[in-house]
Amino acid sequence: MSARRTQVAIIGSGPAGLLLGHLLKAEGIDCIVLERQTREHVESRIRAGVLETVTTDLMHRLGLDERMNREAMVEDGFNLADGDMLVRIDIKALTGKTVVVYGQTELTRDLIAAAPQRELEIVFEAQDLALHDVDSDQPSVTYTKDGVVTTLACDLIAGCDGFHGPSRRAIPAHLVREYMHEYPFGWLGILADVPPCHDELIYANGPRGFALASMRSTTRSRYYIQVPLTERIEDWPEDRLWDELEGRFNGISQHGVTRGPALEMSIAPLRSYVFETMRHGRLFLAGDAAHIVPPTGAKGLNLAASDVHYLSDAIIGFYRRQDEQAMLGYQAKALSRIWKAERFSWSLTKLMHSFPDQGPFERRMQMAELDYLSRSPAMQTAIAENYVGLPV
Ligand code: FAS
Ligand code: PHB
Repeated sequence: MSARRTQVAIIGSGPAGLLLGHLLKAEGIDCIVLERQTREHVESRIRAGVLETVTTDLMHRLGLDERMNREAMVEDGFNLADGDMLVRIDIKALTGKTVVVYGQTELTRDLIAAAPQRELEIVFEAQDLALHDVDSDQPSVTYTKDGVVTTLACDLIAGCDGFHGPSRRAIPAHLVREYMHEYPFGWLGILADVPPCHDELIYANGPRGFALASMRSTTRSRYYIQVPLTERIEDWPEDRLWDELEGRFNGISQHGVTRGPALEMSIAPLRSYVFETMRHGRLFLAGDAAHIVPPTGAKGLNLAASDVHYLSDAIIGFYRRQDEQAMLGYQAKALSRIWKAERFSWSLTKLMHSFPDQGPFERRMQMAELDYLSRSPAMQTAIAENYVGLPV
């Protein structure tokens, strides 16, 4: 057994936990990040691709945006397609803001690489983690590392442990308010070192459902297609997927689809989920631990960043000014932005996907909405201001 103490115990070294750890250490607040997986596993995850300014601003504030500024692709717009009709949403002209394409994988690597310089301790392979006395003023976290059980006493616990982590379970069930909506399809994704088919993202709906053409650089592409929940990776040899992507994008994209060997292929389910009890006693939830959005709106990672923006402000106020009010106000402030992002992601998912139970009428509604969007600056502005991220 070993015993340690810190001010803030952060569970999880995804974007939420890492951004929070850096922000607190930058203010001289002692914290330790506890991560179940190996560093190699964390740094190999392929997930989000589009960053809002809420995320890039935090990296800039931390002085960690040098590689991102050098390698990221700045996007002034993105495209919605219905069959062969391409509707460009000029986010820069409509909102004055842009988004950047910079993989979550790279963001995570930058944050981990910079941890030693910030003296931010990340304990990888912290197993059997448990939270204790979260509703007291002496909470703690226990975990096992290299066979040694450690009790980490702390003032506060930040549950940044994603959708499958233990933090939500530390909150008494009678206090929990949660909302779940699951979609009747998943996204099959492929990452390949081939040039993108278009200079901007294309979200396409069509008779065979949804497809997304994204990228990581001018030489690395990321594609997704909607697949039934019954599908497995084994059902999709690479050529079958490239055939499908060519059929979806060759008629509407600038460069056409280039095939190449997959660096990664995976199927992810889609759900909308909000766990409203984001604070209980000295435990605070941030990121996927508290909410999930379908990736259609490119909001997941960026919502984790806005949660951390609010939570770090509250914790800094607690230690700098003994201000408990900001901590008490965290949940309401975070939920206001979360629910608006949930709405946008849900509505864009409904517009751009083929639902198993939808009939000809619902399909015509989707086509009519995209036709209206193609002619309405007001609707394009509404889409654009949500896509670049509502103000924090
Ligand atoms: P994360 O899940 O990233 O991190 C949680 C961390 O906690 C993990 O490292 C985990 O290992 C750790 N942890 C869990 N249990 C633990 C325990 N018991 N002890 C210690 N550590 C523990 N978002 C987009 O915007 N666009 C996308 O295209 C997109 N694609 C996605 C694809 C997949 C397959 C998934 C799962 C998510 C995707 N997301 C996407 C959403 C994703 O990017 C999340 O929003 C983002 O990772 C949220 O970051 P965190 O809240 O830090 O959670
Ligand atoms: C990605 O590039 O992985 C990506 C981009 C935009 C999305 C979802 C995923 O909405």
